[in-house]
Amino acid sequence: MKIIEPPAVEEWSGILKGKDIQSYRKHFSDVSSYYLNAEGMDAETVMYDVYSSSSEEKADGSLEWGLTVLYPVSVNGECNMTKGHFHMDESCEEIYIGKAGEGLLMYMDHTGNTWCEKVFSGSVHRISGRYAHRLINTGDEPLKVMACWNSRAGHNYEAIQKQPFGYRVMKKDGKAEAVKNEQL
Ligand code: PAN
Ligand code: ZN
Repeated sequence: MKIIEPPAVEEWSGILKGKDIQSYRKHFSDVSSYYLNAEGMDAETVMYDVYSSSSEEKADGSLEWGLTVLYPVSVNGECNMTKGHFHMDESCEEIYIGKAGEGLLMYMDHTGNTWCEKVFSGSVHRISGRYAHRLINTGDEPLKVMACWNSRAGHNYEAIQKQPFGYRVMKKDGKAEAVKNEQL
């Protein structure tokens, strides 16, 4: 029997290294429209990195997994967040596992009903394919979350643009608080 290295290893720096790992970076200019007040922000600010690995097979049961690193950036008091999305195929669930930092996993159903689960190192989340999901960094360190989803899931960002999440998370005096999204 041979024992070999695992296909990927997470390093303390927050970087995932291994064979066939893809990654992309979101700067503020990519996500500015999601925030209440984008004034004065540097377009080049690094907001989040996503590392992922997809199955070579792409069969119905194939899985993909990834690591999101969401930096502790304040956008005029609003906490840094991922764009958020529904899945294209709403029968596809997803698992998130908190690895480091502190934050919230915001959910929204198709009627606009919005709620959150706390995210921290060791927290485990089962996301229904019917719910939009977004990560929000409420802490002072990078929020790191591992994810695993079906290759068929896809990302539906358009639906979020038509029906944004019902709440925003702002930080006041060092404390995160949810405020109703008045632009709806
Ligand atoms: C995650 C997300 C990742 C980035 O891998 O794609 O956290 O968030 P956005 O895609 O909303 O910008 C996932 O939920 N995949 O399905
Ligand atoms: Zn997803």
